[in-house]
Amino acid sequence: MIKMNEVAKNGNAEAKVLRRARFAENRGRVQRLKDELSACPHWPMAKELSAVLDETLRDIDALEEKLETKAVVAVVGGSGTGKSSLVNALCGRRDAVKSGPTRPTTRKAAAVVRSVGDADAVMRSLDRDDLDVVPVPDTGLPGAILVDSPDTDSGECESYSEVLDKVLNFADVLVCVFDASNPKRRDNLDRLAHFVAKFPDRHIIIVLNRSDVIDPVRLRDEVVPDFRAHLERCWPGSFDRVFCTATPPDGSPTPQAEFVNDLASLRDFIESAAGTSFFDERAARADMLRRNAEEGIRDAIRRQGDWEGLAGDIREFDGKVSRLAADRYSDVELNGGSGDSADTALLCAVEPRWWGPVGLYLGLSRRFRHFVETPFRLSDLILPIALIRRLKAFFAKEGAGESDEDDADARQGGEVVLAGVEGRIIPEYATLADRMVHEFGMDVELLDHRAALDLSALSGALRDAWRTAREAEVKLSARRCSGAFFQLLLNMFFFVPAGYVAYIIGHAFWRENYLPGTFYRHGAVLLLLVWLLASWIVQWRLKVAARAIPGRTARRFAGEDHTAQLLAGVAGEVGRLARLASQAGGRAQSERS
Ligand SMILES: Nc1nc2c(ncn2[C@@H]2O[C@H](COP(=O)(O)OP(=O)(O)OP(=O)(O)O)[C@@H](O)[C@H]2O)c(=O)[nH]1
Ligand SMILES: [Mg+2]
Repeated sequence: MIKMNEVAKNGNAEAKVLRRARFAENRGRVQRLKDELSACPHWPMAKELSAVLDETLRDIDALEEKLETKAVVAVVGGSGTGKSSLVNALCGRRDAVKSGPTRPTTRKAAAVVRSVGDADAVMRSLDRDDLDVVPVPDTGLPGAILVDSPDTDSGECESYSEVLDKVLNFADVLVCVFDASNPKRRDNLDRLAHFVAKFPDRHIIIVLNRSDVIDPVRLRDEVVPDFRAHLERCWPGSFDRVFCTATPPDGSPTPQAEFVNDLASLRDFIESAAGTSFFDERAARADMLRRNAEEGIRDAIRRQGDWEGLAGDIREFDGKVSRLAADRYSDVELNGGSGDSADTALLCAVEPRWWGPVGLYLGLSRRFRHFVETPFRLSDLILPIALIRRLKAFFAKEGAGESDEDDADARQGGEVVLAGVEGRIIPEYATLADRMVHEFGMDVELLDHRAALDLSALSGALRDAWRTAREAEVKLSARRCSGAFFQLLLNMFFFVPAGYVAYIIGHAFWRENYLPGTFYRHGAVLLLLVWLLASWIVQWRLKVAARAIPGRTARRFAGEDHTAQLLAGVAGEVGRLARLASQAGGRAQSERS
């Protein structure tokens, strides 16, 4: 026996942990969805939907907080429908709660409980002033906390609306009471609709009270089917069963000779719905609330429009504008452009590839060019500083890097490019913005292209792409101008006469037949000339190659994709909403049962 108790205890503890984990999982998923929505600041509806998720989070928290208490069965409905009379009838007392002919009779909630301790959980959510606790030890519903509530639709209902909200939020089962002689009162149905959606169908119990004032045949054949159909139009869910009850006061003036009264079966139904423990029902309801919230958000996003289509349009806009800007950028670069000349860039790339006397010439030439081209600064008026700067440029290992001046030129180039295409971008954008704002309900700020379009990112991207394309072309030309055979040939142009001169000098020296000084001078001049001649041939080759570089760069640049995200933030949001709208999930309705 002791062992059996232990096993049951462990089982309970495990179930408890699993239930808590289920709550945490639901909360986490709702929170993640909320985070996704908060990353959509350009869609004002996201804020409203986020508030819905806050309510779901509060509902899930409230369910977990009262996880271990008895089921709370709230009797709700329109004014004078007999809610209090029904509560009395269900608990088996004439006057547990006050009922009467004056309207309204009930102005605060009343919890009928087996013992006062049962009401502790209800008291945590309602103030003492809003709630009467009525202990009825022999209540007809021992498994439930039965709550009588103020009406939904009398002239005074506004004054206790908050109390009613608390009862509806705290309830596990709703017994919705309607007057059988006039059950379709719109105010009542509208007031309850929002709350009914938060309960599974099995926890919404429909009662037509005062059935004693209606002919039983009419009630069964007309009133009940018609009301069920009406309810299904007004409320989410389906209501297969309608209880017809009668709780007339003693000596009621107009009861029918015979009337329907499902009071006993209603009591059994509530008792079985409330069950002995309501833990798993609450955990299941938390799942339902989370799924309904997810589906509700998805539906709201979908209802707004085809987000996937809008995301495609934004991509198309990005592509079109980027292509326009790229064409224009290429034109600007070809007609003067920005940055250092192709000549210098090619010389810098070629110089480290060459060897021999021609390589030496190219190295000196590159250094000399940097020495000369080092821009003048005011500080250069002090001679040593100017000299140091120029010598530094002369001995720099690499070619000139991207100087500040280059960047400034490039920026200016970017601005020229954008100024050139703005006239075509703005009308394109206006159409897109109009759709985003008027069709998809996005922020009106998007109508202002200056605030929405990130054109500087495009100009930066184009500048970088142009530089990369040019670097690639310079490298290619440098390789072509530095073929091994070409290098050998031109260096030999120097080495052959140099070898010959060296041979003559060596031979004369060996024979001790010393040569005159003029021979050395002439030899040196000859070698200088052949060295310069060979080097100039290379220079000429580099000039020809450098002239072709801008055209080649433009062709390479045109062949690449330069699509920049002009609406980077907005595109991200639209993509996110498209993803949320397309996520799979059953209809909210199917989750209610
Ligand atoms: N004929 C008849 N009268 C009923 C029935 N149920 C309640 N009554 C009477 O209808 C009047 C209103 O009943 P209550 O139980 O106070 O109704 P209520 O819905 O609690 O009313 P509020 O608290 O004011 O919203 C009382 O005079 C009851 O005696 C019924 O089934 N048949
Ligand atoms: Mg009442």
